[in-house]
Amino acid sequence: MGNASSSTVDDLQAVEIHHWYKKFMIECPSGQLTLHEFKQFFGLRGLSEQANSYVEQMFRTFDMNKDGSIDFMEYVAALSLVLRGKIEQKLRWYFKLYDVDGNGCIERHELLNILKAIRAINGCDRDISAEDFTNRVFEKIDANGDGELSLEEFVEGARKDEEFMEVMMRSLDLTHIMTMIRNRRHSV
Ligand SMILES: [Ca+2]
Ligand SMILES: [Ca+2]
Ligand SMILES: [Ca+2]
Repeated sequence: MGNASSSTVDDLQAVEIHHWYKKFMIECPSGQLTLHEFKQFFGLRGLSEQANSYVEQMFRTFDMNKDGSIDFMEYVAALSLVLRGKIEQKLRWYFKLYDVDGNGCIERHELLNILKAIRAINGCDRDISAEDFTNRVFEKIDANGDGELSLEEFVEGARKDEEFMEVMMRSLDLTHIMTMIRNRRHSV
């Protein structure tokens, strides 16, 4: 106790988990979040086709046992990884998220689609187009130049390239969700 000033998202308290649990059970009394509920949960409606497929990919990444729904354990595992996992763990997570067809590497079109989806959801404050940004990333981190990013290239590259890292971190930025949960808590 007594260290309240440092209670940021990176030290996730039991009380926080409890509130997520409440939120989860309110939105999802069955305890199993389907894709449809997942979108509602995160307030994602009226998305473009691209943003939609990104959200679906995120859903599949959360659904670790692949049974088509997210239970509370999967939800907490995902959130705590995103909010306070080690860089290496996070990067592996992002890799899985970005490798949409699951073939073990990220192709150019996979990265491009993801970047477009992120922009559609989060907005974009950059001058550079998603296409140019993708090309730049591949120039920098596709070490063997085969047009695909292996897990190794991805992890190494992201560590070296701050700009790319920042874009990725933002792609799973759950700050607005935390805010939503906090607001709900205060209004109860
Ligand atoms: Ca599941
Ligand atoms: Ca792939
Ligand atoms: Ca490569």
